[in-house]
Amino acid sequence: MRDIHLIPVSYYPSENLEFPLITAPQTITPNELFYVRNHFDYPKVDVDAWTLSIEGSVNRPIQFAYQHLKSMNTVTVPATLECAGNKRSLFEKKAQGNQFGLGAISHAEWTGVRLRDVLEQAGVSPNAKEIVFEGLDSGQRNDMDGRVFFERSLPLEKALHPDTLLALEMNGEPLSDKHGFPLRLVVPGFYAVASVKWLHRIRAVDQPFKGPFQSIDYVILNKPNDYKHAKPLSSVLINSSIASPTEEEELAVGTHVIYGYAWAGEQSIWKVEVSMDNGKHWADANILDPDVPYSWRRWSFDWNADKPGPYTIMSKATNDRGEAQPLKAKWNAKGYQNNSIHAVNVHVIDRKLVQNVLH
Ligand SMILES: Nc1nc2c(c(=O)[nH]1)N[C@H]1C(S)=C(S)[C@@H](COP(=O)(O)O)O[C@H]1N2
Ligand SMILES: [Mo]
Repeated sequence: MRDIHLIPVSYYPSENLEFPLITAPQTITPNELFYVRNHFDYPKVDVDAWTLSIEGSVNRPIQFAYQHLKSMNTVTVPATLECAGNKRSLFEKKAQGNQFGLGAISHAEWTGVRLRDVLEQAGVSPNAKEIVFEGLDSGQRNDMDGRVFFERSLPLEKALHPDTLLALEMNGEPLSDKHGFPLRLVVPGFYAVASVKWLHRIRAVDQPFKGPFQSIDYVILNKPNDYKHAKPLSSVLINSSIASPTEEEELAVGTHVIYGYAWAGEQSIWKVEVSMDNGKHWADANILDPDVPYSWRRWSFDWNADKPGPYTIMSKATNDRGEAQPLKAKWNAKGYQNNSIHAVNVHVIDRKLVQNVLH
């Protein structure tokens, strides 16, 4: 048996762990290999004292106990979660923040109550513009005084979408502490920052929410500190990654299976192409997984590497609107949504030739 573990990116106070993409175990990421992304230390949660409260611009503020939510109608939605900082380390010009490689992404089946059902019980007022979600985790930020909670907002339309869930379970098991027990929001198709963990308060607001994780972080800044022109992140961009081979790997002359993942946020994957010659020629990869909304798809390509030498292998996905990954994603100060065509440099070695020289 091989040993498979999460890959640490930062340790304290906030633990951040990547999914080992190279192991490509299956479409669904096993819970113990699902990437972990935190901004603060883990909160302490007492589920018996915990409630979910719905407040703000609503007609009937309400609180739900854990057992109450569990007794409501549930649905299961598969969704790939990708951190907006996934592949930050692949930008040529470096950007500040955790230097995530390929593994700030994973896929699970989420079971929970539709957010819409809970909001309907509270009766969102017609003036409400956004819904704000607060996690139980808090801590200090370098750019602010005092204690800050992890809070994010959603436009009303996405909040009321039938696939937006208050998730109680992940792959058929109650949420683990690291992934937000007892309750997390899951916003399929949006960058995973929207999917607030350890959720305990929801409030409807009449003005655009300006919390730091909404207006300082998780915005596209074309110039550092240009917050006037900041654009918030929403839907995940068309993207793909080569899980194997890896950068600077040596491969023997012969046939190799190139494999990886492609995903398209709220859209669907139309095709995945690969190139073995730095983008001069492209061929269709085989897509291994069916087309399921919000779900990544594994792909593979059998490469007959018959000539020794250096090669640049690339993968490029295109969505059902015809939008393809760009050769170079636009650099931005916070290093988000890197969806550049993935390029991996490898060396094909004639092992026989090497042995002939030696013996
Ligand atoms: N309460 C809370 N929710 C959170 C975060 C957090 O730090 N605190 N991080 C967000 C970010 S940036 C990501 S990418 C996902 C990661 O979810 P995971 O740890 O279950 O993979 O959770 C989101 N929800
Ligand atoms: Mo993230």
